Amino acid sequence: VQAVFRSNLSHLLELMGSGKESLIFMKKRTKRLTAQWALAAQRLAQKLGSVWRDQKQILVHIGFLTEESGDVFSPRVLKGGPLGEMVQWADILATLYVLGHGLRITVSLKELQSNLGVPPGRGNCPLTMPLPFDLIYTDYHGLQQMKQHMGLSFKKYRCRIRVIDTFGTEPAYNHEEYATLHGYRTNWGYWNLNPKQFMTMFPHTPDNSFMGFVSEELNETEKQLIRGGKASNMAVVYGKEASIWKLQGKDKFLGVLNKYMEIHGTVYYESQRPPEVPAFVKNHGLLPQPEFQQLLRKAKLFIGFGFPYEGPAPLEAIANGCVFLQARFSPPHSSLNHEFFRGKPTSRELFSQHPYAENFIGKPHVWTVDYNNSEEFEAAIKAIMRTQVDPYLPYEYSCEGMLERIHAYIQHQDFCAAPGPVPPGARAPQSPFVLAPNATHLEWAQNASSAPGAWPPAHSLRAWLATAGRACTDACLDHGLICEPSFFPFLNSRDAFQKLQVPCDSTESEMNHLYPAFAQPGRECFLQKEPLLFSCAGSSTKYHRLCPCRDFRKGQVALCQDCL
Ligand code: U2F
Repeated sequence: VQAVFRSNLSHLLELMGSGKESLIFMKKRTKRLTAQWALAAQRLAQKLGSVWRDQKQILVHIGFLTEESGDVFSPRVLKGGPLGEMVQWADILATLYVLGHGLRITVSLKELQSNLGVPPGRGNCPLTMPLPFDLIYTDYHGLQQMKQHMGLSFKKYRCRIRVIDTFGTEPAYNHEEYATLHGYRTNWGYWNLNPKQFMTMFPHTPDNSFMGFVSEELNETEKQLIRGGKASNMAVVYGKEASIWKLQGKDKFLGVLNKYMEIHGTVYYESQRPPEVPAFVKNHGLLPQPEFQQLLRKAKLFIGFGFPYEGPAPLEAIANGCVFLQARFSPPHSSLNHEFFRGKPTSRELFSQHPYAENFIGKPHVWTVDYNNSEEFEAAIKAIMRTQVDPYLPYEYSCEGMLERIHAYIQHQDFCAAPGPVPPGARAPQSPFVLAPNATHLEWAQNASSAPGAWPPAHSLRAWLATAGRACTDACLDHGLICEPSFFPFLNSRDAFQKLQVPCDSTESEMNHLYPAFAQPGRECFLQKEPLLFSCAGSSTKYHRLCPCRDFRKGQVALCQDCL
């Protein structure tokens, strides 16, 4: 069946159910964004033309909202608790619905069981039931519940599951045996899924798929209005919980800021002003989302104190014409040194509160400075007050961008298919590459067949040998490209090393998330033995990694030029 775009979301709102504060928040958001989704659907339909889109049957099981997993989020919706996850789930539901797929939504174990056809009480059902869904979107909590209640079906159908995973899961943490042997074992990882089945909130690492969310887009009239209505000396502090104000050293930089700007906050409070918030700050209390947007429209500056990490609000601020000012982290924060990230299945290092804002947006919209250096901080404030900045929203965070990306995933990503055309390992056939004319990297040979069915299409591959100590994520960025883990199997051969003229004295095949790689001392080449461990992330000064890169569409890093 062909999927047909939908623009009326009232049936979706019914599907979303009711009761919980979290669902109420999500439904309000979806309702408010209806017109934006409809317009985006129209534009995407035009862009895609007559391309066939399969209609899928999709189950969305939001594990963290189930009572069975504790549902700690719902009671905090009106109290300054995290809303980022709810923003994202609301947008995922809207995306799947607008794209025209068949949708079921569950937020309790009972509903999950009845949708899966598992008789209640038959906990660990030994039978494999036919699964009435082509795709299941869930989170780590939901994954655990499915494992417990789907019996053998879980194993059979796990390739249809997509896990919404805010901060991402790196391959080294995902592979159970490897994680256990090498100290990457955490509370969350070790599911042995294809790492691309994990879908993140920001494009943290290309090892996972980038799901994202949306921010409201302004039309020309609204942009005009904002330009006229900005108060050049108004700052809003990022954070809804009083605890962010406990930051050490805050008084110094806040004092500087207060010399130039009127400082506003949206910190939740019960009856009295939270004692952590200084008296010179105008606190509005936690605002409903539309009112928060209005506040951002008037403000010149949105300032982060270092927490929360990687949330939606800075994108909303920038989309509403604010400058986002944030602290540089030195040393970087990660699961090795910060409580918040401890136990999360990633070693990714954050060099600021919002790396996406820093690296994908940057100046004039985003300023990342050392807050301990008063001169640097003060100079930034002065410069920001002098610059005129227009509202900006990266395409991938617009409704159209999200629809486009998820459309491409649904139509092309298939983790149930047999492994790719070139088997990994030393005995892989001749790789279909040639050395590029400037002899720095490999390219897909023009006369090689284009690996039918491969997505992204293999001809967009370019491969480099990275310098020692460089991760493939960074090595590809150095060339203006993005690392593409699904291309690793093409590279994982002696032939690839040979064509790149790497002087291998010996070649070994082992399990290591940094392979394929070359070790200078000993002139040893290493191939990857375990396809699940192919990883863009990770580095060691011992190795020059062999890195598969590809191009990407402007404003849509998840998709290569020919990926649509
Ligand atoms: C992030 O969660 P947060 O909820 O802390 O993320 P925010 O960036 O604060 O934004 C969430 C939404 O809250 C809204 C705002 C954003 O869409 O419009 N909001 C509001 O409705 N009223 C207000 O007064 C202020 C903001 C992240 F998303 C999570 O994944 C992390 O778990 C969490 C911790 O790092 O940070």
